[in-house]
Amino acid sequence: MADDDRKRKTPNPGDPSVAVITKTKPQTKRPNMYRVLILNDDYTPMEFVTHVLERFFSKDHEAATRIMLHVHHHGIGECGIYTYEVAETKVTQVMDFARKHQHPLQCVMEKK
Ligand code: TYC
Repeated sequence: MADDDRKRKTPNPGDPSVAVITKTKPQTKRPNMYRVLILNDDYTPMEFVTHVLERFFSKDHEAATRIMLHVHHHGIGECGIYTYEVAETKVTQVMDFARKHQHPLQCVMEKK
């Protein structure tokens, strides 16, 4: 072995006696996803809930009506599944919009 190789403090990758450990762990991680849900109440008009689903969750009129009726009959329903910050923004937008129109509509998020 050459003098400068023996004195080197860090392994020399060119040295065939040095094992190189190959990374097998994926470099990308899937983000945590959050379900955004709306809750039923006795006062918010059906048309308002349908409008919220069209406006903030990009549902067409038929899908929005279906989700609204599901919530009306079952008490709770899914508007969409998003990353944390997007879900949080949707909840805030819906709550602000409902409050502005003086409706008690509730919107929440939960980790999937
Ligand atoms: N239950 C309401 C009514 O009869 C309609 C409604 C549906 C309200 C869905 C909220 O998330 C909701 N006017």
